[in-house]
Amino acid sequence: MSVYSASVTAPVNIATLKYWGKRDKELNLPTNSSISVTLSQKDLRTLTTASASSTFKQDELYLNGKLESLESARTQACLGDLRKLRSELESQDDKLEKLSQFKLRIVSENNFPTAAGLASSAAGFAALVYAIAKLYELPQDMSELSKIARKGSGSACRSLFGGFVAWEMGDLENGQDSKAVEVAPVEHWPTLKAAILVVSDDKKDTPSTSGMQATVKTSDLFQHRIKEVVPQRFDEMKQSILNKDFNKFGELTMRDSNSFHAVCLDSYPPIFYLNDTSKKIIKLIHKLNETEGEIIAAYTFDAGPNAVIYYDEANEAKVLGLIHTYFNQVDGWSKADTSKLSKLEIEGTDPEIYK
Ligand code: 2P0
Repeated sequence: MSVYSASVTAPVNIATLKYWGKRDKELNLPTNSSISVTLSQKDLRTLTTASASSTFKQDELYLNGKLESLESARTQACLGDLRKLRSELESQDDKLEKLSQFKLRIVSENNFPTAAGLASSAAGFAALVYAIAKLYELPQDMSELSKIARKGSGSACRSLFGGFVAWEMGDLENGQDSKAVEVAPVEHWPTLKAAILVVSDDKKDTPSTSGMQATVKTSDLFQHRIKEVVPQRFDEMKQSILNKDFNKFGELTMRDSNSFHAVCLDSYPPIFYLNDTSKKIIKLIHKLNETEGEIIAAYTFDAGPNAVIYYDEANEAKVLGLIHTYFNQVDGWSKADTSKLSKLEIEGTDPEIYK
């Protein structure tokens, strides 16, 4: 009996304009649009193989060698959508194998620690959806597939593109058009670099999903963020990317990270993701930019204390040199493994390289 399979890789993305808040929990529709940068797959990626066979007894997922449940509503939503698209193809061409009726075996592996708080769910769901779409030979483009990946994990929809990516929140009425689109490919701004500073690899304090639900429900500041701040910032950030204007891009990135952590703090009870080392990184980057007289480095923090620093290649020695020197002398940092301080290129990624 034949086993059909397809393998893909998908990258990690780091938001520079943050997604925080759902207007529909089942469909994973966001309360605001967001923008991200896709990181190089040389450093961080998920490799996923999807197989189907009439001999498989049940759907199975192996994540980093461990059998995991496929029962979550989110995973089921993705599998259901993909099977439906495949069965539509099968009904148009009866020579096609009825893969939509076979059970699936999905084997997925990250080349980075899942616990490091580095958006593993984004790469994971993007790879899962794309691997099955390849296995099923679906004709849908990446934006269409991103609508399916979004149901797995919101930020996953942005990992289907390389370079600079926007997740459009979509129509407020039904949200069917909430999808990821490319803002610019990586070749547009090849000198932009990112470094990840792993402050702690502890599991995060408040999971993103429950954290954002709490913020939507309890924060007054959040209403201001989604109605006034983000819509304008979305256009400005896109423009700063298109203009390769680091000064503007860096300022907007830092302001949005701060705005996101402010609405976390304004939630009741408050949610804290930054720790003392994170705050020292923030101060250091502002001090550096002040000394330089312009913004040459920008930080951003997700739902955890780890920093991602953006900078232009021309300033690499200055930015990374300063961080190394300073943090070798700071309490708290010595506990962090400085060998994890990694320099990552931002690059466009073709998730099909393992095809
Ligand atoms: C982002 N984060 O835009 C924001 C910034 C964390 C802070 O997307 O519930 O794992 O699966 O849709 O995508 C993390 O949330 O949440 C996230 P779900 P997700 O990257």
